[in-house]
This record gives sequence, C-alpha cells and structure tokens, in this order.
Amino acid sequence: MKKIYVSAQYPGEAFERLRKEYRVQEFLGERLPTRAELLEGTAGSIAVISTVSDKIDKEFMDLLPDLKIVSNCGVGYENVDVAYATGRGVMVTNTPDVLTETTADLAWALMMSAARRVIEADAYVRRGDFKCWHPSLLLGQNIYGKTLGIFGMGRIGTAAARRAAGFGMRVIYNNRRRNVRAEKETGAVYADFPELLKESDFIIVSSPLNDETRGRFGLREFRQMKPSSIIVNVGRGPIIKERELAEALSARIICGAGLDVYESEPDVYPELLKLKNTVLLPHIGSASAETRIRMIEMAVESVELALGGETPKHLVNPEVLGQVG
Ligand code: 8YV
Repeated sequence: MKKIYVSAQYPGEAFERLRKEYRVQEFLGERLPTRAELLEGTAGSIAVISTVSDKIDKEFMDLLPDLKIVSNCGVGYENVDVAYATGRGVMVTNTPDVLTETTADLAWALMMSAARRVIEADAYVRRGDFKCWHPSLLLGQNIYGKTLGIFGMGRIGTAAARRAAGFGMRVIYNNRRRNVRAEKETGAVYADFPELLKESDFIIVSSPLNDETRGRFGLREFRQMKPSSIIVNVGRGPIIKERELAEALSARIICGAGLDVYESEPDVYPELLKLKNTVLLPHIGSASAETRIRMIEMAVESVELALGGETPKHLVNPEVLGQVG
C-alpha cells in the first residue's frame, strides 16, 4: 500500500476512508515531530498532511521522489516552499474558510480580555484577593463605540470586522489593496497605514506573513498609536517586533496587547511574560473541536482528490497542474 504521512494527531475519524486504500502513518502524541523525526517518518510517502510548524523545504521534498501532494492543515502555508514544490510538480493545498469564524472569535476574545483585564481579574479572585468590592477595582476600557482597526482585511479580518456591528464600533482597515466586498459587508472604511495607527482604539492584526507585513509593527508604529490603544495579533508572530512591543507596553506607549502568535514559536519574548497588560495564548486561533475536525477533513479531501487524479479545491499552486502527469 502506498504511504500517506500525517504529522500530528487529530480528533475525529478523518483517516478511516483513506486507510482502505493507503497506509496512513500518523505522528501520534501531544507534540509535533522534530525535524529528524519528520524526515525519517515521511520516507516513502506519496502524500503528506502537514501543519504550519513543519518546514516543507527543498531538503524535505528531495527526500520524497514520489511525493504528489503536501496538504497543509491550516490556512497559512508560509512553511512550504511553494515555488520549489511547483517546480517539482508537487501540489500544495491549505484549509481556508472553515477556520475563519473561529479565529475571528478568538481575536475578539483577546481584544475583550485585554480591554477588560479579564485574565488579571481572574487571577485576582483565585489568589483570594477579592475581599471587598471597590469602585477603582481593575478598571479597564470600553469597547462599545470605539474605533476598530483591522490590519489585513482577508477572510478573518472581515469576520472580525463583522462582529463590530454589535458593539457600535466604527471600523477602519488597511490592506494591500482595497477590499470593496468587505467594505459592503461590514461598513469598514479603507485607511492608509499611518491613519490606521493614529485613529484606532483597537488594532486586530489578521494578515498573512509576507515581505510586506514582516516587522510591520515596531516602536516607530506604536509611537503613532494612541496611548490607550490595544493591539491583537491572530495573524503571524513576525508581523510584530516582539522586543519592541514589550518595550512599548512597559513604557505605556500603548496600553495593552493580546497575542496568539509569536515571532519564534513556541518561544515567547521573556519580557512579555512579565507584563500584566498582555494576554498571551498558545496559537489557538482555530482551536475549537468542530473547526479542527473540519480542517483535517478538508486536508484529507485534498489528498483524496489529488491522488485520485482530480484537482483539489484549495490548491495554492494551480500552476503545478500543467506539470502533473
Ligand atoms: C492552525 C493557523 O491551528 O491555519 C493557520 O494558518 O495558524 C492555525 O489555524 C495551525 O496552523 C495548524 O497547522
């Protein structure tokens, strides 16, 4: 039987159908494979279901002469050398849409937790410090009626913007290009980058990582933001310079931050861990049970289609089709 390698353990029954025709080798357990384990485990595979933590580069692909598809279980795929895959005739797919609303929910959870100091307040109660209510206790700031700035108005940014209607917020956004459909759907108004920084009370970063977005937020940008502002990142860690964010937060250049992603995961810049005005999560944007199951089902479907000689729905390198025999 031909081999399909899956680099993580997933909930649900997504592999049952595949097992009838292929040998499915999963990396089981609560961690991901090391580089050596990955290169060894994938040997002989014709398809790999990867996570965004697996580096799928030239070295990886050169070890797999029969590889037909890399089905990346995540919407982001910056971990895959797509150009090299295309040259090698390897299809690359991702799992968009199914995780959009789940990730937008988490952006809001981060924003609300940071604005209303939810994590600090929870710790306060658990420590046994709640002895007496006081009018100055743990004062946060309103979300209702404020200005939300979205950096990266793709699917997740649009879903986050849509939620703002219930909070009477004005929404502005910055994106590589105007997104007229999102404007119609959410009432968001395009702003240039300096305007986004200056006007927003909350900024949600939901863009992919690329040459234009890498390191886009640093001290220079934080200095242009309101001292009361809060920044949330559910996109990719390297869009924000973590060391400079920690500096801006401790000097109160901005008020707070909510991060789900980090510059060099799973490491977190140590100064951030010491700050009270940050909410730090371990990359759980799409981590609801329902969504994780839908993601892996979508990743499996791509493998089935590709190996069955059909075009997978979420092919990120359609140019490869001319080369696949
Ligand atoms: C995933 C993500 O949890 O989809 C993405 O790009 O960052 C997350 O939703 C994770 O990447 C799984 O591979």
